[in-house]
Amino acid sequence: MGSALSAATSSVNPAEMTAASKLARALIKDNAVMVFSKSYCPFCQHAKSALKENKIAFEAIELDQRKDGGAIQDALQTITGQRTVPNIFANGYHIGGCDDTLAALKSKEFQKKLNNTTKGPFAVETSSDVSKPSTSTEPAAASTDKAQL
Ligand SMILES: N[C@@H](CCC(=O)N[C@@H](CS)C(=O)NCC(=O)O)C(=O)O
Repeated sequence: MGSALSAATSSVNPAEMTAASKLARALIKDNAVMVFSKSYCPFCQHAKSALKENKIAFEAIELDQRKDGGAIQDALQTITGQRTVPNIFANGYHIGGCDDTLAALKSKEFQKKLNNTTKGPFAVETSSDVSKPSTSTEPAAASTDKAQL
């Protein structure tokens, strides 16, 4: 009993997963600082405030406010091994969550990575980016937040 119900739990279909993975990679690559966030998450608020205090502009998307948010979170876990939010990248380098970001800002490692002329591994074009169909899902521009510095 209940097989129909259990079959319906948290299954992201492969096409949605691929699109989410491409979108996550594109956002990381195209934004100097990218914050994957959830609107209600205090750690996300804290990390974003710290970036603003350090006058570091960033792009953020709120995964809880998007239909593909769960798929993006799954993709980030595959890409980085980190499932929690915030999940923060600078110049193609994976910084980590809130604690990691605060520590990296304090030690200036964040700023060092951000200003590094060599981009991090997540800013490197992959074959899956190249093969991205031109009709792919529109990047999340409409739902991204530009940091107000
Ligand atoms: N120590 C982590 C804590 C992050 C955390 O616990 N985030 C919560 C949201 S407030 C989370 O991602 N929970 C799992 C989920 O939302 O799927 C950090 O510094 O970022």
